[in-house]
Amino acid sequence: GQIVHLADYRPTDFVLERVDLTFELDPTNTKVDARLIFHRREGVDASLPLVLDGDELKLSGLLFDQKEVPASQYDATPDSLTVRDLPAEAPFELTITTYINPEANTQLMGLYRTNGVYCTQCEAEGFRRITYFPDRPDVLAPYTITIIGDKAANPVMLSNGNFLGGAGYDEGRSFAAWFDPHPKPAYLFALVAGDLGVIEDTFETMSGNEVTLKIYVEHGKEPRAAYAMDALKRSMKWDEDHFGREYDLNIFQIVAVSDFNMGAMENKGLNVFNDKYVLADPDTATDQDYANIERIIAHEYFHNWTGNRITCRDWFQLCLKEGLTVYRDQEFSSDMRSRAVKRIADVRHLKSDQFPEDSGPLAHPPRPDSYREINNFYTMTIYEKGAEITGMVATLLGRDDFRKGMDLYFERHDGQAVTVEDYVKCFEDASGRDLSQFFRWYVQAGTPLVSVSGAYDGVTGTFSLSLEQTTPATPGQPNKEPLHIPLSFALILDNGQVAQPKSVTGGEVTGDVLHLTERSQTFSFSGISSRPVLSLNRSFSAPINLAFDQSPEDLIHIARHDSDLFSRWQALNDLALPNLTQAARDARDGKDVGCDPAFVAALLECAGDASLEPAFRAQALNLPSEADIARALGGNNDPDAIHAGRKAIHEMIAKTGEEVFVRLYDEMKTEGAYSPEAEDAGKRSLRSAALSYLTYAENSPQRAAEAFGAANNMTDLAQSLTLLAHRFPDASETTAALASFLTRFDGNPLVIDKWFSIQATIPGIDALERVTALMGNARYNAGNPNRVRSLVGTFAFGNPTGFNRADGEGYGFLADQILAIDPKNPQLAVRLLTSMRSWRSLEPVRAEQARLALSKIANASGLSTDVSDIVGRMLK
Ligand code: HT7
Ligand code: ZN
Repeated sequence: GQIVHLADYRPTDFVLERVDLTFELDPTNTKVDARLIFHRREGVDASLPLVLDGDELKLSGLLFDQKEVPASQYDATPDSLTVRDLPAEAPFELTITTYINPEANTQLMGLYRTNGVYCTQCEAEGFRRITYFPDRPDVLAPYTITIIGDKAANPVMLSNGNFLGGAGYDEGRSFAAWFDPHPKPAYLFALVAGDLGVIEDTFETMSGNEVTLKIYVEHGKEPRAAYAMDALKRSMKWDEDHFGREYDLNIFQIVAVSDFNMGAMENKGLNVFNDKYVLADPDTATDQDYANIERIIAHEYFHNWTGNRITCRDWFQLCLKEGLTVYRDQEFSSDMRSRAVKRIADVRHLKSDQFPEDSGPLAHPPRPDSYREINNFYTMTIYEKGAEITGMVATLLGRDDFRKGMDLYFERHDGQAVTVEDYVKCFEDASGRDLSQFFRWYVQAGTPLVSVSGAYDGVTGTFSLSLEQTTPATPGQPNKEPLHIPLSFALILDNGQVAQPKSVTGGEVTGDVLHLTERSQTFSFSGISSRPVLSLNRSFSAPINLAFDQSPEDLIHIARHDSDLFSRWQALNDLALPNLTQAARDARDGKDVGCDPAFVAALLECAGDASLEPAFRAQALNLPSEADIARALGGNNDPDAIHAGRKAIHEMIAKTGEEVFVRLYDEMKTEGAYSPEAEDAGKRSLRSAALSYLTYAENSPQRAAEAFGAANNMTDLAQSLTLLAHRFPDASETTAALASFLTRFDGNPLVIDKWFSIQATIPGIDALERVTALMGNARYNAGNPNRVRSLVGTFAFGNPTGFNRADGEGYGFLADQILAIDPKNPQLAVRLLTSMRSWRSLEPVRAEQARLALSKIANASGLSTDVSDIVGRMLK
């Protein structure tokens, strides 16, 4: 893999006008005829050849305007096809024939087979594994697709666009033809064929077009697709109402497959999903599963406009479609559920997964300027930080100008492949605001740190606020420029009211947003009658770290009074963190662990506050994770001490709050039939938080075992099983519950994945042995990404004490897994590898063990570009 640079971008020499593909399906020898019509781009030297991309291909036929091309006129290798002596101006037709083996495709890129179903994944560069092609996102064309296949084995044959027709083809075979009129890049191509069940519905668009909606699943699983269908219809309506975006074909189809490297794929009119994000019913899916399905169905649907109608000029612009589409799915979920609770969950996710990426060896800007392997750039930074940047644009511009900018983007760039600059220009033009400094967010890596100090002068009634921003160095970027940081703020008075300053000096303030643009800046607010408490970065208006030494009293004031619920949660979290870090230090030093009673009281006050929604209270009770504590400690981390300290804090809160928790456990029982809606889900989450604390207070598996026995939905069942397994791994109740869960759900791999994950995350030194044993279980399948992620992935990502055992055995195990998986599925191998990205912040003994394991991977022969790129950067 060579390094690709953004600066080297130039358009193709040839323009692709039309694509006409014919597939003759065969499990091991599928014939692909690609008829491509090109013309030379105006001004391009007539002597230049046409060079097409390939990946592990073998050419078996090449026609120019239906006549065989002499061997002297072309060169074909597995990864390219070069054709010379092509017309200077006139359009011409090339017909390329290749044979491919879907059955042997374990990478799950290109055309592959999963459970007897033919399926494609072409993003980012999978199409070149099907035929030779200008496989880049700025090459757009309409596609006609003909699929010919065994009739009995493939009653369903799907591709992008509208259905043209289908019938018998020859003996035993039938054909289906599809036409997608919307020009698209090859990464959005899809083909699915096989024997699948389907559920069907319709949607009437805002201008009255009726769209057929179909979701295909394995036979027998149709009822479990109903929630996904409902989420799809709500997504379609929401995009009309909130962004004025209407669907543009007469059919929209989703297919659920059981082997998939990511969550789902937004192929035009034919989304392909990991079945985990389609299938749900109360017996087998948790509230979190339902929320994920809703979000991912929406995400892929929203790509129809942000990604498909307007796509990326090149892969450096990936966050243009991904960041924006994540922003849109977050807004959708906020409207469907509780906005504050959704924001808390999103920020937790950002801080636990994107912040470490941005402060470690894999840090990169949301718009990188070079890459070795594009598959390695489907990162938290591209997706989640990308979404935060669009969120900041909305904060800076305000709702109306943000919408105007989006409208302009859709109008100006429909049908184009564009850049992040094009996108930001639309907001500048719509609002009249200069976003040139703001643009640095896209090109500068690292999480900014804003240091804050506030002072109140009672004599003049002035509150002054000094802010200083720095961004730590990241690989390849030693020096950072100051960013334009929008900080939502409130000055909260004693009575909980927000002070309305008479005037502000020192910088721009619009509404409740303060614009930090200099390295250091002091804002003065006059006309403040008494000392206010500053609440800063409300709703997490900017993805930054704050260094702000706020007293527990001030944090408690915010936790009680801020009208921004997110900030109330943040304040409780900020109160918790120093207690947890100190507990980790004390545990490491063998000292008794203590906890500030004022923090415990504030937390319990919130937990018992019936005016707050249950889901919010559950979020508050869910203390910073062991990874959060490790991050706060900043380095030299001992996962065992962090775990022990956090456990001790839980016990103290549980003892003090036992009465509150008993009451909540009782009160939060949901009535009637299970509903995945936010209200009931919120009650279940608060009830399970209470149950969790009660297992600490009572130090007995009894209550969790009873909850397990009484559960009538998967949320309660999985939660009680988790508590039993994690808190009382050796209890007979736990053994019985694990066995009964297995018997009950045997034959449902997605539920057995939960059984794997729960056991893979049991803390302590025995975890590795448990995981190794589970890999020998007949239900485990090392070739299926969902199985691997739920057992090996969850162990590496979600079991800090078990994985980071001091003898390094966890790392050695992971290295062996990565080396075994890499030859078959490099993307899956990389996913496991990134669990070690923060290895340098471990204490020295573990860090050295981690380094040895990483070096073992790095020194192995025949590594994929994917793994070699990541391990190389991790060791640099
Ligand atoms: N745009 C999709 C990305 C994706 C993908 C990328 C690389 C390899 C496999 C993949 N499957 C899906 C998913 C999305 O962001 O919506
Ligand atoms: Zn996406």
